[in-house]
Amino acid sequence: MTQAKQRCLTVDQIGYPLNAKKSVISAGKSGTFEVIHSVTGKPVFQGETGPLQPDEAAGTAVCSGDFSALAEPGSYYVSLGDEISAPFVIADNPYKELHQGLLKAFYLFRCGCDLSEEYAGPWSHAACHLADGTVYDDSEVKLNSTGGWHDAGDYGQYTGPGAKAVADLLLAFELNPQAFRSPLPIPETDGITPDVLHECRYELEWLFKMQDDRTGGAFHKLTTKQFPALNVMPEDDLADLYFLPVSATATGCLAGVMAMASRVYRPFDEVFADRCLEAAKRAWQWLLDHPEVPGFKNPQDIGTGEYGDEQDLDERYWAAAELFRTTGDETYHTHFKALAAQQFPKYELGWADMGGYGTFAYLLQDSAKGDNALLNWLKDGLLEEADKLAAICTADGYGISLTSADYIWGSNMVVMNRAMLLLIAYHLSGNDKYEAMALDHIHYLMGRNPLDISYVTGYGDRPVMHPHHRPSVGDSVADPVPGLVAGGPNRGLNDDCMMEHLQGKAPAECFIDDELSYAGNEVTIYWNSPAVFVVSHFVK
Ligand code: 9MR
Repeated sequence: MTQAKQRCLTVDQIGYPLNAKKSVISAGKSGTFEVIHSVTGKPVFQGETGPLQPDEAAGTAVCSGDFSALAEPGSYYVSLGDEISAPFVIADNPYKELHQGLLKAFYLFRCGCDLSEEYAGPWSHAACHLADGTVYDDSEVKLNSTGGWHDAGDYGQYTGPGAKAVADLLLAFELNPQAFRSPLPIPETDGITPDVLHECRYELEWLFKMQDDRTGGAFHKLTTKQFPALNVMPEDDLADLYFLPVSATATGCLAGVMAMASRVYRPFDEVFADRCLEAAKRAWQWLLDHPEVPGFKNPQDIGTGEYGDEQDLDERYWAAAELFRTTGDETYHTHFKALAAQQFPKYELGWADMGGYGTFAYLLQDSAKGDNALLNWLKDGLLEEADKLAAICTADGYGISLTSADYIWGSNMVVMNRAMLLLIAYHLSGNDKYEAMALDHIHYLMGRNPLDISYVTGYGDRPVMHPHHRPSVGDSVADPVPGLVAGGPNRGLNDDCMMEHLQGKAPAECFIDDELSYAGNEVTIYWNSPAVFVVSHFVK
């Protein structure tokens, strides 16, 4: 557990793009600040902070100091009285390395293959989880289960969350291909297909295995019965694996992500694209054949993540949207229109609420497709959401779109999902206020937050060091596996470690960098993936 003194002056510990808005946020102190050049030690900019304003989420009064006018590349820190900030850079392309690191993390999450030293450095380890899995409700049936990414700090693999992660990465690639030009590298790097597609294919190949060949439905998850101890390396986790029963939410997610993949991979690999489309269509047929399905519940003897979700309309809506966008087939359009008329969140991007992906798929397709009235309605709704978020950003001391109530388990996913929505709103409207606000969300993630911490392992002056992540705990390397996004502050204090150390803290301070804090300091693929999306927008 790290208990460094919090600095009151916080900045993005990576830095700021040359021509972007730049500001330092100060908790409890206002006045004249200086930006100091790290090498010369000389002040290069002087300014006044705004007045201190109470910030409910941070539990203190904060103000900001603008130094946007400083547009000279270099390495700096800020001082105010006897306080100094973390160092940071001002650069033309400051997030390139961070972006590579966030994406490389998926390779480091891989299951079922050796992570060699060549690609994983000191975090290499032997292949894990190689045995066949047993179908939970038909124990005679054993199936190949290898591949894919571990979900999180545990070694479970879950269809819906995996689909969300792939969807974010493919969307990032569709909208910001320029950010994915450099090799990561990973073993498949070939200089032809971008590495992001190689990496997603690793998960997609596993997702095929999650489709029950007998019915086309998707198993909800593949896990052992209970979580292994926190220091168990993946290759030592040898308990039996089970394919847990098919669910409608998992099947909708599988149909959505496979239809999307079919579109994105077609220019690179037609055979693979056809396989994806076939899987998507079979999953869709399962959904049509099962219009009313109860949500997934863990059987009594299973203690791994449940990812329960009673509402499957949003996953069906996403699947219909992607199938329509990819095939142009009016049948899917008809289904999409009928689903769009139903009540469920249409702008959310969480593992439980996948409606936002359906809305994005419909809005981002070629303009000739789609129903004008529906397109306008969905776009107006999206911009309304973006404006609601923008209003929260304006009122928030740290410039992000979370209210106090939003600091929940995985709040950093909320932070990144909302920045994603702002960026899609920017893409569709051209309003650059949304883009600037999305960038503020990166600044928060990378250190400009009430705890002065970078929530990404290995990046920033004071990053998370003790994530609840089995390989980081179980290996003999001092540094955690890099590029992982921690869950973030959680006012629910849902674990004993948080309960013991964080009573009475303000919402945005309900975080402790301790490996035991699974409800705040765990890492997951679907917290990394929206971060890749958001950062990719700002990478040249
Ligand atoms: O990310 C999930 C979070 O939204 C839920 O509140 C929480 C409790 O149900 O579960 C989280 O998911 C965990 C999953 O169940 C198992 N793998 C680790 C996930 C992150 O903590």
